Amino acid sequence: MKITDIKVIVCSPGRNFTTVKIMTDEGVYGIGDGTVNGRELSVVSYIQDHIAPTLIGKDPLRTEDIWQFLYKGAYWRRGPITMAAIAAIDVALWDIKAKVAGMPLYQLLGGKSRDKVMVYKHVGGIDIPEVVDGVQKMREQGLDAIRAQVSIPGLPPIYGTGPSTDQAAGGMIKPVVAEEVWATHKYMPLVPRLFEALRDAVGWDVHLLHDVHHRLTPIEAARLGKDLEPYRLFWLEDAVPAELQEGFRIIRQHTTQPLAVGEIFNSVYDTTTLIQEQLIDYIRVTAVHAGGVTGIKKIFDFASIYHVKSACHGPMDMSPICMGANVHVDTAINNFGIQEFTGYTKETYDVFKCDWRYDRGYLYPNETPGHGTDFDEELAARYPYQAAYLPVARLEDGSMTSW
Ligand code: KDG
Ligand code: MG
Repeated sequence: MKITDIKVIVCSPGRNFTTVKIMTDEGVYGIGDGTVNGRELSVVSYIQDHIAPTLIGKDPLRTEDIWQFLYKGAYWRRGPITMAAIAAIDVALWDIKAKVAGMPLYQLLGGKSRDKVMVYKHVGGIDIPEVVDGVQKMREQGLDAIRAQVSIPGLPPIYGTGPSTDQAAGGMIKPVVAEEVWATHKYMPLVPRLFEALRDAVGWDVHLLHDVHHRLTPIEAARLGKDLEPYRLFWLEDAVPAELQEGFRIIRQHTTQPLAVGEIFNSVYDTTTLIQEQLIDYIRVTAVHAGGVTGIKKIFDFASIYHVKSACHGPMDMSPICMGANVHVDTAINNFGIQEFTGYTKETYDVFKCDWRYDRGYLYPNETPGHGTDFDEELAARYPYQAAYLPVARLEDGSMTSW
């Protein structure tokens, strides 16, 4: 079997997605996701100009060797664009392999370790009563795990804390770079009040999560973790920027609040201190940003040795192809923790046909061969790329800050 062609298509059915289609001489094709939010076109060039010409004629079933060929062979290792490009190819190759085997992808990853994949969705709100109301509604929709965010009084709503919407990760993305304002001292006392109100309203049977979006320092995160302990969160996510893995030592020394991180990580080397020193509880890498099925399997297997569970990043800026691949990995591995799932717009579901399915708080993998997402190229052509960027954050004095 040989790879005969590799196409890269960017479309915007509600938001931008970078999709790879790999064709073979036997007529079987595979689909992969290479979307990096706000940097979609750089992945196109990486694949089209630098990867595709080197893979034509290769055996698509050699997933590990092609992964190593692209990772080691490029000399320039790691980084979000490189690893998203490798991921797009890798996921498309696993799709081909599973189709050739006539099996759903999870069978090739070890078979089912569970019957269903627990997801969490997002609730945001302008104030605490709005968030409480949103969480109650989500409970009624069957969710057993819910992420809650609230706007800071006196500041305009910012990314991830704005009005309640399932589409937070897409809804606030603008064609210009929006500048948002952040104030840690106003945020810190607010969050425990939010979770106190939530526990009063929805009780203790539901998993509650919170995303800090890398906005604190380690000692601030340690304080927030302590203050949140009475409300027993499932996790505190991205408490600090994580390039400095050692920062988590400070948080861990001070709080028993479970910690999650990893949505911008792209290789196992971003995780070594965090995982080996057991400084985190959940590693949130996702197929598209961490080298595909091959990449995240390596990371989750490493994590399993240190009691760290998986939690694939899954807002709507990774395409349904990535989500489908994640669901198969989630189903197969033993150390699964949770899967983020915000859902997609109708336009996105029209372009990306999914055989895997969501039902009342849980995802189920397809039983059809492959990873279960197909791509309608003709329809995609009706949704051309649209320039769109994530916002940036500044402190009240105007200086840039992490988010
Ligand atoms: O592109 C950025 C988003 O993927 C990210 O901000 C969403 O933090 C996020 C999350 O936890 O889903
Ligand atoms: Mg996050």
